[in-house]
Amino acid sequence: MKEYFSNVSKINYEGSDSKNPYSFKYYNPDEIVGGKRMKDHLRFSMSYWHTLTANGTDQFGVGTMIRSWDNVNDKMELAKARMEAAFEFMDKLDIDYFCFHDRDIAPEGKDLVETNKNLDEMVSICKELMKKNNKKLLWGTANLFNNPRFVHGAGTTCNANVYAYSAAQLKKAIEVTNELGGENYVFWGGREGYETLLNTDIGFEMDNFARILQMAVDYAKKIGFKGQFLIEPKPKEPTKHQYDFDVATVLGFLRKYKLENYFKVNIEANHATLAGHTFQHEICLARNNNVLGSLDANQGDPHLGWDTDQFPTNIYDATLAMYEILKNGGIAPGGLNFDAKVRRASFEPEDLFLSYIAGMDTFAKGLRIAYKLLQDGPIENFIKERYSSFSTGIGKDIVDGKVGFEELEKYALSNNVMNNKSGRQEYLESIVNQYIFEDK
Ligand code: XUL
Ligand code: CO
Repeated sequence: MKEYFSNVSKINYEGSDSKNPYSFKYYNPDEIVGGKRMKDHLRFSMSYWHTLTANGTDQFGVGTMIRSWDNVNDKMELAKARMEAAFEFMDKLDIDYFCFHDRDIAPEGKDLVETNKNLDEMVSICKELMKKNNKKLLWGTANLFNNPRFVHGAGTTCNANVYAYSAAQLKKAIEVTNELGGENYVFWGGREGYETLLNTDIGFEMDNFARILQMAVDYAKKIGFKGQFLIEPKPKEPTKHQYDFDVATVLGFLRKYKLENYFKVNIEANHATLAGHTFQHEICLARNNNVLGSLDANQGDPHLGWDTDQFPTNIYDATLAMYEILKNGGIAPGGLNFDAKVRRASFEPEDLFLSYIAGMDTFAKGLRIAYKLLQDGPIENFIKERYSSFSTGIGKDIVDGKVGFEELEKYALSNNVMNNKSGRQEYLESIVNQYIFEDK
């Protein structure tokens, strides 16, 4: 088989003293952390779209990426070249999982019949390569946002014909994900949102959205798809207001439409920050509501207000994300999908490897630090102590449901001492720093 990244050979772990850019400094796949291999904690995944199909286009200029499959003109031949390159890439980086949209792996044809035929052909090639290279599908999804037909949305469109088309495309994408043994299926609401309320019936659109999700649940049952359904929140972009704004909004939606038993969330760092939250906040909220499904690992730029999808290199955020994952008992059957793209100026094929290495090393290091933090327990102990007034006396009575307003009023009238203690935020932040700085 042709080699697509001939300038880069297999990336190995060389440790933090290595100066070789094409080596892992912290990601040591078989290293045991808390009884589990690093690779099983992290379950890294390659995003097909950013890695194989993105070409660096932005609003002001055409693509810049140099890729060895650039000269392939026939659409299906190009799709095959990219597919082979994808498996070479995963193999060289020792990444076990990947994620794709239906339209990433196969081109659209003149109609849905031809489009599905193209997809089937690529899926059978993909299946072979997965078997040969021992790679797994973390999740599949449908691209219901790129084609102009989705101008008003897909599951929330005002056009019933487009709604029907979207359902057909979703059905096929779930079948294909099932065929490839996908462990999850993601619904990111591409254009499910609105630009202006002057032309939008929010209530009707959300009812319709729930209807299409219910159809997906019913169909998955029918074909025996065992993967986890995930909704990926995002507050804005492409629409001004996306319906799946953040984890809290998605939770409210799922509960309203009685879908909460079938969906969890796929949380993306850059979407969290666009919603005015931290990545940790979103993961923590999902964990506390038993809906933490999977993560799209990336980061935004604090100086830009859009979804920059940068590779995650911020050790502080990665540590706190891993802290939440460890507290969750792991992320499986989800994983850490690098929904991240190289900058437009990082156009050489080598940059793809250097970016994944940076992201993987950051999360590996974050895992190690988070594990030690949890083991030693300075944060956990502090939090436990902070709420200790609820372990005895009146606090315990409150938690046990033994008291109501009258009893609490009686207690408050005779106990005027509040005894508040410092929250010690700066001290706690310095502890996190200490663990980050000292981890060897
Ligand atoms: C878009 C985004 C998507 C989803 C999958 O912001 O994150 O790539 O992850 O559709
Ligand atoms: Co994403």
